[in-house]
Amino acid sequence: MRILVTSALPYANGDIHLGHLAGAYLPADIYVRYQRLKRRDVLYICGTDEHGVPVTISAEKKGKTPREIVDQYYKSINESFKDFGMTFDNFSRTSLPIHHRLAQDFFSRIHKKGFIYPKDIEQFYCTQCKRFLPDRYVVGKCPKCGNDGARGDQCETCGHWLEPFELIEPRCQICDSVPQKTQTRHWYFKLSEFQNKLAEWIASKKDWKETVLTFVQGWLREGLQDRPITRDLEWGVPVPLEEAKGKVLYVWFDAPIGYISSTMEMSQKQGKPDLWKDYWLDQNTKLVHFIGKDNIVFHALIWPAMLMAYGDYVLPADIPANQFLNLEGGKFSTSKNYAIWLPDFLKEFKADSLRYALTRNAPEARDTDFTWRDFQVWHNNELADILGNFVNRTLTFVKKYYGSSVPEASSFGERDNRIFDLLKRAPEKIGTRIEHFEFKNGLQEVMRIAQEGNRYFDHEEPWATRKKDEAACARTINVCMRIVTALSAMIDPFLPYTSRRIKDMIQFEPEGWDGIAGVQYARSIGETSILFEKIGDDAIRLQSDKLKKEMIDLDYFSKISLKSAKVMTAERVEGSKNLVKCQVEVGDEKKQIVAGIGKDYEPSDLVGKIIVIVDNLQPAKIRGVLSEGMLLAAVDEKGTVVITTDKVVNSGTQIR
Ligand code: B3M
Ligand code: ZN
Repeated sequence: MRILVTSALPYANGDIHLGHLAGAYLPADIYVRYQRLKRRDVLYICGTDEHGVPVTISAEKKGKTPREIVDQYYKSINESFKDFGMTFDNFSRTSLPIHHRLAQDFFSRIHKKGFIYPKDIEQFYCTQCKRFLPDRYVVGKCPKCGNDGARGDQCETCGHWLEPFELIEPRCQICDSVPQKTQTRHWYFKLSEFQNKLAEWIASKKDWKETVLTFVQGWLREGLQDRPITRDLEWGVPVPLEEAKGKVLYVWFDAPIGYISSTMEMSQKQGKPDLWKDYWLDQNTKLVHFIGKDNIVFHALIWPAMLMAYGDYVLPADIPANQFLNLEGGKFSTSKNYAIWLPDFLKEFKADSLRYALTRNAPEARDTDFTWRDFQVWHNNELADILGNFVNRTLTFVKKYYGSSVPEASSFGERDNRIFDLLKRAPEKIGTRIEHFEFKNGLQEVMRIAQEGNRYFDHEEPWATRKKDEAACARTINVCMRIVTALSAMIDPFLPYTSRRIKDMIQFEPEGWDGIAGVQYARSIGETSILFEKIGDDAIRLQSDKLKKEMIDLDYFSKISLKSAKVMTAERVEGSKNLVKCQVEVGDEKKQIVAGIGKDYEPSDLVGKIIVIVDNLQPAKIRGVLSEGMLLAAVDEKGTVVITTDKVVNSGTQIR
């Protein structure tokens, strides 16, 4: 049997954050690494989703072209995935010609079969921007929960899927003006025709995750509606119809086709152009889509309906969607820059530490929360103190007392046999968890073995038997080395870098997944080093402080005009101890500024200083006195220190 695994194609409009990893990527990589160790025929396919409004809006906001945006993020997503240890067999891009051709072929064939039809509809149009406003180009209040940031396709707060017209007080996302309804023509996919077929198909998926089935059944109960699959945009796959000139395919129509086109691209790169057919055109292929819960409707209903409409291709066998990972109690948000970005993370910490924390805390059945504190505790108390410690104390012992060669042993006792039993059963036990997408439990089983190893070591006291019962000591260390060897293989899917390091240290390559149950083990060891260095409080504080600040981008900062100003006169505001009124010169301009610095400065001391002011602050009256700007000062409990320039500069100089 062939296994074809995919992870949701990430939009190439931003970097990958921890929420993405926990949802659709890390579990898939664990699954695939395990299947490869089982020597199964498995392919892992992904790529960037480079079309759609998420990309064009990002481009407009950053003043770049969509092409520039997708090139930038394809590169950085691809690189950070590699650093994280993702092992895709192919990582493609939906802007490639091979994808455009296939997506157009999909549309044409389904259209020819009568499952696509045109319809004249009203759509929001922005008269300011002179353009139609598909999907996220419209924002407004959510009709379900009232949140005022809802987008034209979905409310991120309550998760409700919506049509732009449902928004209360709709606005143009670009210019904030109120859009007009205007006539346009779009092409619809007859999703409603597949209601029964889909319901029947879903009914056969008894072992799917409950969260996925509940969601899908909800949609089926409400009754499936036909869906527009074209958009008035310039960026995307052109609709292959003469009368649809200037329109592109809706991104959710073309993106899942990317799973197929990415497999095709891989086949071409390998010089076996038909290889993809062995997977996609064989009804026995086990197709598994790893996604986050916000993608369920597309993968479990619309995409299968597209595949049914097209014919030939295999349907998904399973869709193990995850719930969401939150961040310190809040939702990850790309637009608010409330996130931990993978490239940033990997600059400070190791990939395996993150793989451990995200798996240990995987949002498999319900939303979970990532906190920096948990990350530190799990790394230090579990990875370092349990796994790292066991491997380290065993290897150190072998090195120190056995000249780096593992002692032979015979006549095992009850305790030893219990360990052998544990190791013998482990591969199947952990494997079953992985095959059922219970990665958290699988990892827990692995850690239990390391923990048993530590208990065994403590109980056997090799440091004591070394002097009084050499055979016992050799036996203990022999058994511990079998545990280390087994661990090096069993953590491979979860912590591949650590697995590699242990294998290098013990100079041993366990074979596959099943051949490791304590029977084969390393006979000598090489250079050793500590597996996990502890993570200190300072490193963690630095990270969590970053999250507490609201981050702004350069555009935002450039709105604030800071200038040097020279204080010409200064006097106290009448009746106030603290307020000082200064007349300042800002280039050719004269301004009056009121500041709360009177406790720390004599007004006359200020005269002649070059200070820094916010020049474009809305004028305001303070205690009835006009202030036309604000001076900058460092403020803490000790008092206030006015910011001046390091060298003399002309007043009115721009500060950046
Ligand atoms: N790009 C949405 C997302 O990144 C979308 C997935 C496409 S999978 C075919 O969540
Ligand atoms: Zn507008």
